[in-house]
Amino acid sequence: LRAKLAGLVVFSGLVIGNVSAQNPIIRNQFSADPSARIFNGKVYVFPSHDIPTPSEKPGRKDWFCMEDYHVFSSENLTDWTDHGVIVSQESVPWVDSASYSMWAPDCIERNGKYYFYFPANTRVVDANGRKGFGIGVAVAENPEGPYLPQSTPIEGVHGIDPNVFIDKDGQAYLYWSMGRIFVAKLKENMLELDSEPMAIANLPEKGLKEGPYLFERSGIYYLTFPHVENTIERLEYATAGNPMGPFTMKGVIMDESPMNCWTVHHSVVNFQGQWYLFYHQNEYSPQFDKNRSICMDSLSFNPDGSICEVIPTRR
Ligand code: FUB
Repeated sequence: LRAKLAGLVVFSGLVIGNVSAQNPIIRNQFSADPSARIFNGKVYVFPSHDIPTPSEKPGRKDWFCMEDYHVFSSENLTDWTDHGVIVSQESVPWVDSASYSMWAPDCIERNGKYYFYFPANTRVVDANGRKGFGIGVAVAENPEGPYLPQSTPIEGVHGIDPNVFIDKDGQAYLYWSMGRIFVAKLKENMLELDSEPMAIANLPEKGLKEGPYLFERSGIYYLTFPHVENTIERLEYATAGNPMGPFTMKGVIMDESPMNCWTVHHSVVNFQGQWYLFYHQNEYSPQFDKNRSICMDSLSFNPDGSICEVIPTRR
């Protein structure tokens, strides 16, 4: 692992206990958009599940193609267990199952229940006359499931890449993207909005911003997101004193993918006192960057709270 630490380049093996992790960390299938969470002392990763496009899928064959979600867990960040499919497009009443659009998900625990948020193309027109990406929720008693999908997507949300954050005072927030990054408060039930969606201001004006992931460290709220102005996304971040901003742009977390994968959806988690960045690249599919594989690296902070740039570790 190499991390740029206050101008120095630091080399170290990614060693956790007596074991070394290697990238990509999931090797039995393509996986992308990893949302890592700590539940019951274990790391759980909720990724998208990229598949080669089946011939029966209408529309573009060279685009993202996902029909279900798996969840993976690990006690040591090296040995990963695949708990199998937790939600599939056929199991969600509102999803257009011809669209193979089960894109980047997230999951969070509240009062002993696990809320799994996922975007997908809707079958029906919403209350505002819109068809397209909605964000749904499936609820479980355990991180591995079984997850029960709600019968409709969250009202008032049109977009992709859900991310949920619960602040110290118990208020939950939903972030998502649709060209820009939006935020709204969630009700205590975690299933409905409790405020109007607000586009987050002061982020770079040009280019696509997506895949938001919000975390808090020492009273600083970090809004991290992939941003693309030309062809390849890079991970950037802004900080604020509260979850809805106002945010101030701070800089880059990770620059271009080593494999020219144009997306770099990610998450940040603290496990046993160490921060980690989960992300994806296309190491196992260099010719087609819609078949991705998830990776991780450790993440460090400078004394002023700024994030040390991460150089992705290969293999
Ligand atoms: O995985 C499909 C889309 O690619 C995600 O929703 C974006 O964040 C990008 O990673």
